[in-house]
Parts: sequence; C-alpha cells; structure tokens
Amino acid sequence: MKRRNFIKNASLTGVGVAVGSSIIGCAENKKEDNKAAATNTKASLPLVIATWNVPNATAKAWDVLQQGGSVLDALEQGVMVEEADEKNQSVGKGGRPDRDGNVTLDACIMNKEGDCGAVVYMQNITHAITVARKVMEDTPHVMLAGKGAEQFAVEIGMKRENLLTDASKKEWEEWLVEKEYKPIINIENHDTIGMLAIDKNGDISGACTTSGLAYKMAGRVGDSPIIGSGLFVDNEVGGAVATGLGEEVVKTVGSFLVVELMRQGKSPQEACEEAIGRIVSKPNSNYKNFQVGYIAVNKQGETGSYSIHEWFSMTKYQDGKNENYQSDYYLKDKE
Ligand code: SD4
Repeated sequence: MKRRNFIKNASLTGVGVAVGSSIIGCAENKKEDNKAAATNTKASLPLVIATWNVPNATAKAWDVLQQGGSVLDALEQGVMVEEADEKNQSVGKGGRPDRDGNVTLDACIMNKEGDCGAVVYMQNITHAITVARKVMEDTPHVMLAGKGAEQFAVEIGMKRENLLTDASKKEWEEWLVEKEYKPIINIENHDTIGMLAIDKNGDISGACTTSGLAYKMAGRVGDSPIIGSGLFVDNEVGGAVATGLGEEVVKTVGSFLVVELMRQGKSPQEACEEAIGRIVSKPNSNYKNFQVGYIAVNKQGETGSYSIHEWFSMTKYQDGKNENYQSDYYLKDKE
C-alpha cells in the first residue's frame, strides 16, 4: 500500500496511527532482500546504524570514523545533523512543541565502558546530544533535567536559541483549534534518531535524541533519554535503540531487554522481534494504535530491526555503502 493511502486509511478508520516511510517507491519488492541484507551476518567494521532514513547523519558518523575520530565523536556529530535539520520535526531545532508551544528535548549517550549521560525536558539548546555527552564526561551525574540542563549547557558554552520554527509554530497553532491529543507518530521519513556504531576495534557505543511526541503534556519525558529504554549498550553483547511511543518502550525497558535477549543468544533480529512481542502481547495492549520500532547490533556486527507497524526503517553505513532498509513488522499478514 502506498504511504499516503495508508495514512488516509488509518485516519478514516480512526486508527490514529501514521507510520513513516523511506524508500516508498521500491519498498514492496525489495523488502525481503532488504531484510536479509539488514540482518547480514558477515560483519565488516566499522559500521553505523540508525533509526529511520537518515543518510546524512550516518554519512557524517562514518566520515568521523574514517578520519580516525572516536566512536563517541562519530555518534555525536552524526545525530547532530538531525538536531540541526529544521525539517526534521521530531529532533532538535524545528521539533514539534508540547501543547503549550514549548520545544523540549530529550537525549542520551552511552559508551563502551557502560558510562552514560542524559538530558531530559531541556529547552532552548539545539544540540541536546552534546549536553548529554558532557553530563557523562564532565559531571558526577548521569542525568540533568529542565532548567538545570539548560544552565549546564550555557555554562559549557552552548548558545540559547529559539527552537520553535515558523513551520512547527504554524502546525501547533492549527492543532490548538481542536486540541485533540493523539500520539500520531512517525509521519515523516525521519523521526527520533537513535544511532549505534561499532568502531574498527569492535567497540560499541550509542546515542539517541528527540523532541519527543508532538503536543505532549508540559513536563512529559519519553523513553529516548532513559538508559535501558530508548538506548542501551553493553560492549560485551551489543546495543539497541528505540523509536515510537516512548511510554510503551519505558513500560518494557525495551532497549535493555533487546540487549539482554542478545546476551541469551538471540540474534539482533530475534531480540528486536521478541521485544516488540512483549509490547503487543501485554493484556489490553492497544498496539494497533501506536508504533514502536527497535534496531540492534551485536558484538559480531550482526544487525536487526523490527517494528509493530509497517514503514519503520533502518539506515546502515558499512563497507562504504550507506543504505536504508525497510524493517519487517509485527502487523504483517495480520491486518
Ligand atoms: C518519545 N520515542 O519521546 C520518542 C518519540 C519517537 O518516533 O521516537 N518518535 O516517545
């Protein structure tokens, strides 16, 4: 089904879910091939994977690695591409605001030693990932929230900026007419960015950054900055990141779950599928009305991705090739 039709049908049936697409034109026939390629078993390092169709971000991370930069530099600079892109209305500058019109950012980062840093509910600073990294490296804490995070960002030399762009402001003003809150997620072909990278030595790190759900309640924090939910890395095993309805990811501690399942011997693909299974099999799960997607990589450089609804995708940069793969998904053959 074409993405536009899917969105239309979804809203006609009151499903209230719109799921994004990336390589729409050729998605249908290439899906099986892509699945095989996305879960390849022969790893060549380094490699970078990210949620959604974000070739500029993965290319930046790849370049940093090629130039001898650290895996953390690669991740930070990679996801910064999306934070700075005003057209990506789910991350950084240009992000859709909460219901009061404030853009609030969540981000976290985790290194191969298992150290981590996060900012939650931070306003007026575009590069939340940089602040999260500094929390990890330069403070005794792992998480700073709201005003404190913003104050810290200014102290380390970051500039305060208005993150609400005209486009996002206009959409918000239109939303104010009905003020109907629905977690309409993944409507664009890029969204929250979660990125995992393995350097040439086989060491894994990860990063995740978002403006969260559009028109959320003031103060709402999702999964993306919560270590174990939006992101988890264990350098002995692998890493995972999540996108979609954060509340559902938090309830199952999703990324930690994926990594633990890999520790028990599951492939990244199997682990992502089981973590989605935990969400959809909960009693009273409303999964037809929301999207969650995971991507994962293990220590061998095998990768996987899986979601509830169609049109989630993963971008992978490996062997000099920067490609986007449609994810397999739970609702296939069930709709
Ligand atoms: C959140 N997980 O704040 C994020 C939003 C997201 O695709 O990933 N959207 O719940």
